[in-house]
Amino acid sequence: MKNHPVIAAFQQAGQGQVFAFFDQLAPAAQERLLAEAAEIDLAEVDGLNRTLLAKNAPAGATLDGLVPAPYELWPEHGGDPQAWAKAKAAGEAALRAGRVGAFMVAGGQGTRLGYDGPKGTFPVTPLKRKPLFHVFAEKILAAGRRYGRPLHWFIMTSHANHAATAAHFAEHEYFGLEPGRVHFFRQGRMPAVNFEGKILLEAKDAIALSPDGHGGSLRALERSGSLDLMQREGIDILSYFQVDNPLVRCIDPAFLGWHILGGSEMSSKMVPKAYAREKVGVFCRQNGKTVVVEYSDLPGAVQDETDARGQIRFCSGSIAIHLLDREFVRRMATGATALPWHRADKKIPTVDATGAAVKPEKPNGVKFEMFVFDALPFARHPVVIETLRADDFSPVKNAEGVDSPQTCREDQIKQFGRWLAANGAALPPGTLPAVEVSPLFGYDEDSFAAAWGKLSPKPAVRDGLYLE
Ligand code: UD2
Repeated sequence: MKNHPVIAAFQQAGQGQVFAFFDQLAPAAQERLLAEAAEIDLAEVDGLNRTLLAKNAPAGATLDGLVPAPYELWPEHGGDPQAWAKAKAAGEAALRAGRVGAFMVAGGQGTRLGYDGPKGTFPVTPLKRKPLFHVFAEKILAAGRRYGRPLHWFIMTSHANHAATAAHFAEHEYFGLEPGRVHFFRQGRMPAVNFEGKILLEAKDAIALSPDGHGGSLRALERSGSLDLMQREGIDILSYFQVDNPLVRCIDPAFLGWHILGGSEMSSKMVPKAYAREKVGVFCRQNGKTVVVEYSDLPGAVQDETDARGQIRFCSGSIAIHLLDREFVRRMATGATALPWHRADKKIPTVDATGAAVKPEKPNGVKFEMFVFDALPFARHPVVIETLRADDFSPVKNAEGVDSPQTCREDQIKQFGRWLAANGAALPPGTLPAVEVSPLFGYDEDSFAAAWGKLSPKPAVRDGLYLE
């Protein structure tokens, strides 16, 4: 067995340690280890070891020539209402023509929330405790009905949560969506290496593999056949969002219109940062390209800079909502240009020379990840538009404090309260009552207004009101 071609390739690449315990393993474990090893692109790992791990490798992004990126202002903040109206009409036309697919990345490990199971199964709505997946499903279902074209929904999972994700959808009968329009696929994995570039074992019979980052979605879309499916179905734009943000307008006609009319291959939404050190990436321009610099790569002093009006200079926060053209994704996945890798030093459970488990107390190695926003500088005519945080962004990331289930619940209630007030409902004074609006009733301001207008008699706004 030791002269197996995969083992030989690893030995030749200086990674023979992966098979150090091979002879002690039962045949089934040997097979598993070989299958994991076969997933690894040794040339890619070698390239990363030579670049990101090199002693003189630059730490993080280069900040040369970095300036804040321009963006389309929200109408109430000075944007041109006519241009926004035109964009919305163009987006609606694209939706009616069936050109748009929804795309959710849900491969993350959700460690910060401390929740066991796929993050999308986390109950999030104020009254009905609908899981995240349920909220998005109903928004997508409602948008399909509104524009007369049911949408396809692409969902990227990881090896760790794929089966549980698919099972959750099956158990809930796809939340009313046609199963044939919901497409799950796994993202790729990358091996962790020690600081000498040697691939780490997680156990004698398992390589330390982890998801390749949300940027891995571009290759995963291609590998899974999703791009071909889109092509067959006449879908040329993907609306990208993250599993942790139930407020997202996952189908937003005005955003689609800005993208289409701007001839953009990749577009993004921004919100002005809430405070200088908010943990979001920042849209910038550098060498004539639009880029996102992750907060951890932007020195505190730069994050704190203010402009002549005393406003945060690098204010344009990325909330991880994008539109991607199908053929742009294909080009990024298969062409000569590829997303760069980022290194993250981590504590990686591994084994020692005798095969005994080691739980490190400080970082002992490196994981590699790609970020989807790194595709922006490769896109033609990228467009960045402003959105209101209250309408698009309230993620569940931490168990408590900022971006927690509690803040997200409050933000949902505030949004429902705003929709009600804007449509003439009388809100009791003081604290907003805990109300919930099903996306099937209204999933954005417009659809809510249409449904509320037709409702007769109108219910009183009180704790426990559920509109469906
Ligand atoms: C991300 C952005 C940050 C900001 C913020 C908004 C990065 C590096 N930072 O921060 O700039 O926009 O979101 O909420 O992206 N995921 C996968 N596979 C992976 C890793 C992540 O599918 O291998 C998914 C994950 O399920 C989630 C999303 O990507 O839906 C974001 O992942 P995260 O929680 O690691 O990102 P975060 O909060 O550090």
